[in-house]
Amino acid sequence: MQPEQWWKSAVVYQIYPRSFADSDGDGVGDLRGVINRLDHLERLGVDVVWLSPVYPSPMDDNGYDISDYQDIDPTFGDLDTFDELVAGLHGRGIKVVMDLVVNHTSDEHAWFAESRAGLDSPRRDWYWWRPARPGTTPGTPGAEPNNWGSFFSGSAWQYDERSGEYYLHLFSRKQPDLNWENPEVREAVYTMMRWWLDRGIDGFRMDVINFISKATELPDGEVRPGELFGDGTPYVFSGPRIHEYLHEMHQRVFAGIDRPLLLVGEMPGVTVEDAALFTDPDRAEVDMVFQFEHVGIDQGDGKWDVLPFDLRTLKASLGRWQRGLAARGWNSLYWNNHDQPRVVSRFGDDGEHRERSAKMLGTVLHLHRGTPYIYQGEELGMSNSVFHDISAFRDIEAVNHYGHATAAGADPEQVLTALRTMGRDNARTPMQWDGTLRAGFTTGTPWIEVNPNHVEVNAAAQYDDKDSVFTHYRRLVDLRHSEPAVAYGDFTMLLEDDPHVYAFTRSLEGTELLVLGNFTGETRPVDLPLGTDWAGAELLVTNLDDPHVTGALAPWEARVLARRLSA
Ligand code: TEU
Repeated sequence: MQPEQWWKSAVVYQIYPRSFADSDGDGVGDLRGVINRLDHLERLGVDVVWLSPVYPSPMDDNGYDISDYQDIDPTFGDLDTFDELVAGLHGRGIKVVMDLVVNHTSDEHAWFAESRAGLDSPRRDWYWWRPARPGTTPGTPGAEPNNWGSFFSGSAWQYDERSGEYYLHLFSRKQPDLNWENPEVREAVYTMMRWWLDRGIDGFRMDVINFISKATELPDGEVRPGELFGDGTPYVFSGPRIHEYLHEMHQRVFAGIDRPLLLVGEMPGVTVEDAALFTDPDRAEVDMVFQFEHVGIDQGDGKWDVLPFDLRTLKASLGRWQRGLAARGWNSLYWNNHDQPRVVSRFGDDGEHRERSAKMLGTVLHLHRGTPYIYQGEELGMSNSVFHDISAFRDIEAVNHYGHATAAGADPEQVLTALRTMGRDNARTPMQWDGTLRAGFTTGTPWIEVNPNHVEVNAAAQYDDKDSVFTHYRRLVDLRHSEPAVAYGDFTMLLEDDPHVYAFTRSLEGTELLVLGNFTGETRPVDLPLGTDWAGAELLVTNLDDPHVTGALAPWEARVLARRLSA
């Protein structure tokens, strides 16, 4: 039998450097700030840090618009500080994974400047340039080469007066898409990736990596009722050459490196079937995907159409992914990242039961099969913040959506309600280190307001409290390291139709774990033979201060039972 891959028993911690810790008082987090907080990561026990982008950037999308791939933005520090951070993490046994944003660059990247210089520029073909739609006047509404909308509102095309052509940008107009059809583009990216690996990093989290192969004819997309633009995603998500590109990248960049690496493909819209191919070790593409199905279950027609949460839909989705990748392939497990609202506000209770529901959510997630990701602040039970009006939002997605939706006649209050519920800024408020004025994040004015609940919800108050959310997450991380059934066991979903209780088993050889989570604020009976089959089982994890193992679950209770069958 093959030895198990190291990342199956690992836990990843995501740092969004802008909001983690500010060492110089300019109100923006930086690398020195991270270095000063390494003890936090060591205490939590995580194995890997994924660092969101720290490269030079005009910060139109907070660094996901890169203007130089081989340097550090002065806001965050410099390459020497970066090396010091890597050494500090490695010294604590923690690996470092960089964010690789190569579906697009910034429009301020030298490659794009050259590409834009003229129709005969040697780098013209490095991006997606197209003439206006035949029979239209370039630069006028409706003359765009196709009808695709951008993820950040408006058309996905930007008119360039100099050449009279348009360039494609699936995200902001300052994020032009790279043309991966051009082998020179691919080669330049691979060279850059090798440069970072030579510097000592341990892998990449690859931003929207399943967008890099597009249907080259770029056909119009379907226009849904009430929409101004067409949906280009069928021509972009996991396009015709995606497997070829990822395998090529693997061969050109990772093959021959014999230290352990982590390769994570962020893939909006990826299907289970495709994920099984992307992560099949024999195909040598990526180690695991970051998929979005379970964070779309409370969204209807687009992310701002907020639907009520239904636990059965969540179970159906995660259960399908567990089954689909059981034999081959691997998944990332997450509730939160820098693009998602805080899970305790979304699927839990951020009021009376904040702590208990945060621990329940962590328990249910971390006991699945897959590699768990903890997003900064999740381990403290941080919740969505307060945004009084549109001026409190910073995210380009939120600001653009507000502008476009209200201009089209939407009620501003309703738009704000959707932004407060689903907006990405919820994840980006400063990390809550302590209860002081700026939560210990900065001595200056933070670039985005601190959540007022930091007075209560903060790291300093939780470290030595045996019942804190932080201590609970520590236990969950330990458990993945120490209990092989958590890392490698089979998964079986139970009670699929129960709207209140999440239940499943994990089993490996003689060990069976039963995981139960109450997703409501009421006591709920559990429709399983707990009194017979599970009588006398060991209580491995609980989120109750004074646990009583009964046939019912207390509000937001989480329970993990273990039974060991003797051979
Ligand atoms: O996000 C990919 C993505 O498609 C979504 O998560 C998106 O950010 C959002 O949900 C739109 O509604 C990645 C990064 O994680 C995100 O921060 C970047 O803005 C985006 O790519 C572009 O680089």
